[in-house]
Amino acid sequence: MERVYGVVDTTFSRINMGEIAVRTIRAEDRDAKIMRYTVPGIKDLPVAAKRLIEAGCNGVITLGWVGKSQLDKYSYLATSIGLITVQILTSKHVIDVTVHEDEAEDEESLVKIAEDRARKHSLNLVKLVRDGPNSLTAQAGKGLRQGYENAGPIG
Ligand code: RDL
Ligand code: RDL
Ligand code: RDL
Repeated sequence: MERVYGVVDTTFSRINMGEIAVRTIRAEDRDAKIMRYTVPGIKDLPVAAKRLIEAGCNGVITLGWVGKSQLDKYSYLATSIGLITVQILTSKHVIDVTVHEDEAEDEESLVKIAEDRARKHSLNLVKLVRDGPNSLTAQAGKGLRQGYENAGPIG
């Protein structure tokens, strides 16, 4: 089966995470097709993801940047509900990569978080799309994190 991945990003983001996702998916699944869609901001992500699925994508990764204000956080909550709704309506994975601008004090740390999160979730998307529901089971309960060092298992 030919695999088609969708990458949706925003012009609002201060880091080109879509580029990181495309590069990572391309390296991991060389035969796959990748469709990219760039929108102004996070609230535009859900419909773009749905349109890519309707255009033939087997799974989508969205990459969003949330500003520091309360208003931005409400925008993210709405976005998140929208992205989950798209997944339920289409029965396809929409992997949500979000970087919150207040996650770090300095720009260098934000870049590191964004790169790590975009890369690791791109690999998660490839696994789920290409290898199916058991593809992450070997890592179950391992306290994996994206954007940070893994928390690790307890107990
Ligand atoms: O549909 C046009 C805009 O409304 C849409 O692009 C919004 O997502 C833009 N936007 C906000 O209006 C806002 O208050 C964004 C944020 N905050 C934000 O934190 N991050 C965004 N967009 O990507
Ligand atoms: O689609 C990829 C991720 O967005 C998704 O797996 C999220 O559920 C990951 N996640 C968060 O982004 C977050 O801010 C999780 C938590 N918090 C959390 O507390 N527990 C999780 N995931 O299992
Ligand atoms: O405990 C520190 C972090 O794990 C916690 O703040 C998470 O909520 C950070 N986080 C996000 O804010 C987010 O939007 C994470 C993700 N997405 C994610 O996809 N994976 C994470 N953390 O591990």
